[in-house]
Amino acid sequence: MNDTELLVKGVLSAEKRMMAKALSRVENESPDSELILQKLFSHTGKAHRIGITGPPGAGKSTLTNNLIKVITGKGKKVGVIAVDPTSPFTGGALLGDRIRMQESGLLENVFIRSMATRGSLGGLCKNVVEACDVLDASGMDFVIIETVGVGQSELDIAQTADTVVVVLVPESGDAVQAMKAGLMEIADIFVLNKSEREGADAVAATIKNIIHLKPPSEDGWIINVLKTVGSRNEGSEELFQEIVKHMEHLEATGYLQTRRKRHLENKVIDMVNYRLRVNFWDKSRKEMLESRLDRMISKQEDPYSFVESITG
Ligand SMILES: Nc1nc2c(ncn2[C@@H]2O[C@H](COP(=O)(O)OP(=O)(O)O)[C@@H](O)[C@H]2O)c(=O)[nH]1
Ligand SMILES: [Mg+2]
Repeated sequence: MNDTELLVKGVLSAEKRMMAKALSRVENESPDSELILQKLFSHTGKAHRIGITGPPGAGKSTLTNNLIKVITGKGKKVGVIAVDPTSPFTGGALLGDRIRMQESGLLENVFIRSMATRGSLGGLCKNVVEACDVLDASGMDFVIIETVGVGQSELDIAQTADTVVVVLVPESGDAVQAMKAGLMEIADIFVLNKSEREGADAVAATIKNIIHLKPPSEDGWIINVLKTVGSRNEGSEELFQEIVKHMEHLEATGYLQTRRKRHLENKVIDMVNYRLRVNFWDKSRKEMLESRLDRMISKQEDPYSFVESITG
């Protein structure tokens, strides 16, 4: 058995060391990563993928930890991909999450992995989705993906999650911000965390009002607003039950298939875009572009003719 086959076998039998290795290959876009994913593909689709997103500090990691406890308490296996934002100042991933998550990482039926968003070609989405595929293939019952809801990443999460949980806090303007950031569009469940704080009921009511203004979702799911106090582990079981209820709804209505088909479509398009970009912008083409920019700036040449000549 060669190295790749051993890795695949290791992942399929849920050997944590092998899973970690496979995830590194995927994250680093190693030469054999596509072959690994190709061999794992037929084993994916069994895990319930839960996306958890929301503003920084809302309590996503805390709730993730709580969910891990609930899930493992039921004897089920859970994998977590925590996508840390890369600090623009240090380029390093935030450490807090890793440390807190490691506490749970010691648990038997849990596998936790932090990934940095590095904004490589193909973006965050491709690697994160692939990482979920690895955990899924390893036989996890649930895969939780935690992303920070700023910028584009929270929308990417909707490209692989079966259930998207949007976490907000009672701070003023949070619900409005969420609406602006497009979180309203992707939420299947809203969580108002830190709901021990003043004004929680009013914010929950605001979110409910906003939900009512939306056209009803085509699959007939009613979006709920749950109140939690993550730091006291309150509302975690209810959140888990709501997540399960959403999955059962998707299954019963046939929309799970619809959703996953759309995810697959996006994934294939991403893969093609990625390949085209990586293969297209090789050194010589980059140099060619660079060498022509001055001519374009001075209007001796137009970009349209250049694009035509380079792609035609
Ligand atoms: N007061 C209060 N603090 C909380 C609650 N849930 C989490 N926290 C705290 O909020 C901070 C940010 O939580 P974290 O889970 O790291 O947020 P994330 O950035 O969304 O992952 C931590 O100090 C938590 O202990 C809560 O329900 N109430
Ligand atoms: Mg976090």
